[in-house]
Amino acid sequence: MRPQDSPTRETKRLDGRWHFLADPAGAGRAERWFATPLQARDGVEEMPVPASYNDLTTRPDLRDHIGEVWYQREVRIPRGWAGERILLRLESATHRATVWVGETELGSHEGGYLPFDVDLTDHARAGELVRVSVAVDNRLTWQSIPPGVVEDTDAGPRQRYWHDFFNYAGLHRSVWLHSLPQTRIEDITVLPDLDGDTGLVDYAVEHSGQGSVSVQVLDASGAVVASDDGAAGVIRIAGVHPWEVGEGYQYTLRVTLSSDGEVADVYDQRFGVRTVAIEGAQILLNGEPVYLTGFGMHEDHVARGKGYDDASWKLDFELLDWIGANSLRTSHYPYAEDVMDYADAHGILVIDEAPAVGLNMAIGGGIFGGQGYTTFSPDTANEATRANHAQVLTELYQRDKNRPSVIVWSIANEPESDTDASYDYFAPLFAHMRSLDSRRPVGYVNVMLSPYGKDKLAGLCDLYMLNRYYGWYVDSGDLDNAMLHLRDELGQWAQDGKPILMTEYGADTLAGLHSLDGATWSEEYQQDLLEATHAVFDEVEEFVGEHIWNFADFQTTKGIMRVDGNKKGVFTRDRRPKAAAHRVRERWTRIRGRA
Ligand code: GCB
Repeated sequence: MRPQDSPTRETKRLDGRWHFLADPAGAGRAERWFATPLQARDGVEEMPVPASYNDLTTRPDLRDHIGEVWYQREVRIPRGWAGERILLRLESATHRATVWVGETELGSHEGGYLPFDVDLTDHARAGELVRVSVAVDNRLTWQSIPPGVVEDTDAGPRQRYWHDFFNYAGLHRSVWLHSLPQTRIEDITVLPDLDGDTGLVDYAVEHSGQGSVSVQVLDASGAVVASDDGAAGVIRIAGVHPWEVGEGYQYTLRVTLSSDGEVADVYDQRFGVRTVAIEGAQILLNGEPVYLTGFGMHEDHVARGKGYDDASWKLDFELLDWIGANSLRTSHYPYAEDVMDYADAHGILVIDEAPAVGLNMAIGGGIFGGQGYTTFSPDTANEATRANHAQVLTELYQRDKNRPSVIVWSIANEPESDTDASYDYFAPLFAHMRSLDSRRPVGYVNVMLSPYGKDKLAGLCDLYMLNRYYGWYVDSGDLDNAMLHLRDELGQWAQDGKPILMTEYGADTLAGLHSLDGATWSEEYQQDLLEATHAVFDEVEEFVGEHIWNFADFQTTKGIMRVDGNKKGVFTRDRRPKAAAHRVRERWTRIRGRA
């Protein structure tokens, strides 16, 4: 559960400037950098948290650093926390981290996009000043999610990976110190349902120690509208205000744990009352068909890279609203919890994606060029990779299970999916996701190299999510052929009668490049490609949504396929609209008006 202030819990955010030192020689652990103030060492600088460190200096060696970097700061444990459990939460340390307080190692976490806690209780006293050190490792391996490999080259080690966004690293989201009571609420699950205009809220509370649970449901104004006793039950909300697209109405489940007649713990869990279902080739929200408009996005901003900040995301959400988007995919990793909170609060539908991207050795950055490895083998993506993948799905579910915005789980983006080995790898992961959540649809995002008939994972999916680049990577510059081929392929997928969502389509577009004959890379070509593609979408009955790739231009590795990053944004990296944005806006606001 995310840290919060309540009558029994307190938080202290540790965002701001930390001491920072990269460790290219990998000496920090042996030299026990955690044991003394980092600022005494040569080369230490201040680094903001949250942020990626890569673009915040002028030094290429830091931008392209491979291995651990160290963050350190002192923090005073609030004096009122005597007798409490004291935890440190890191919302995102990319891609793995180890945490020390003073000289004591508290724990490690694998995976760069999901939160974790370490327990300081036995190593820090209320009122004391303690030194917190975090070693953050950006290396991608065959076992990490996403995968990668550090190769020895003539000029030294190089980090390779197969996803098309820069491997930003650091403490990307908030770090919290927080206190919990000794007898406490450990977990809350809320499963809402609708019966006419009555909300049925199935809840379950786990707690430590002896105690009794009572719950109240508060509406958005704070008025108590229902209550119940017991650690599990179903609460009825008469005249319920459902959570809808564009209107993220939320209730609060106030959970109180009492022990020996005293309040031991209180936690406010927000939730929305809505249903998601797939019926035939439709996605139903609250029983009504919904058509998704929006984007695959990235956590990517100038300077701070993947670091979360309220201002940048406020603008991104304003632009989504301006252009008429009702949804987004967290391509290609779980986004910050603050992003998800916004989606919950504003009725934005989210396809929540695991950070499993690049599990496909047939494609390079984007869609070209084999990689010279076999995707699934004992030496590459193997049992240990799958165990990490399953763990990531568990953590993703645990973090986002109560979010009304999340309507679909995406297990992976464009993995190899046309081989028996891919089926063997993925079938248990689909089963795992469904064992965690039997209500939300589950799918994965299919790559163009694995078309209908070749793809072996389709049978595992509740809906089809396709990335297709007709008019860009194939039939480049030839929209007539591109649309014939798109229409033909969609017709094939449609035979199965499942909902089809286009999770990526688009064209690289250099803002300011104009052309009378629709040259590729021009603003006119992006506009023409999107409009032609939309006309085909409108012919397919099984079509339930369109997510343009991408919301905004974003940074990638260097290479001949990219011009200072991927330029498929409908907005530039500094969030100015390209010409196509205005046309997309016309279409999506029209669709929104119909809904
Ligand atoms: C894809 C990938 C995405 C790339 C995009 C592209 O299929 O899913 O990560 O950025 O293509 O622009 O090539």
